[in-house]
Amino acid sequence: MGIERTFVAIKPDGVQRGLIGEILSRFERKGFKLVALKQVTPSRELAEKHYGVHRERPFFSGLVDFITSGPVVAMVWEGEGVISSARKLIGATKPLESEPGTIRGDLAVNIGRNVIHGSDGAETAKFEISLWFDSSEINDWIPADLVWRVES
Ligand code: DAT
Ligand code: MG
Repeated sequence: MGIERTFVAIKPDGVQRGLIGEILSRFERKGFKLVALKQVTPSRELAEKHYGVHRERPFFSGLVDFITSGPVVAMVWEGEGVISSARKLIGATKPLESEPGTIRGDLAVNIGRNVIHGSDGAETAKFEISLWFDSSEINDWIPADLVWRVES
């Protein structure tokens, strides 16, 4: 498994509930590298593209209303296997079924207020990163403690 990038977003409920630091720290402590971060209130157009695969689902308009209702913290995280690992850190979509220890398992109850989004695969990650970020907003950098993060 190579070095990957994934898109993660703290949804408006996570921002409103003061969970930004808690969530960022879980990804940092795991050992992933933050390469882009911004706070943005998404337009309807952006939200509808982001959740385009769910367009026909009954919850679609409520989902778009919710995600556009206030600031979201949008991020790109980089690391080995980060796409599937981020999904594990996040936990199952239904927070009551998410394992304790996961972000949703520890911090959420409601499926429509499940605090965080993470890309579900390589293609989705590529699509979502380019949807939310201009390439100039993504930073390539080398952690000073890199030698302690990887096997030699
Ligand atoms: P995930 O966010 O785990 O990738 P998903 O892609 O299936 O889940 O759905 C996107 C979001 O839509 C999810 O985080 C919350 C909302 N959602 C999904 N299923 C729902 C449902 N049955 N009722 C209400 N909201 C739902
Ligand atoms: Mg999804």
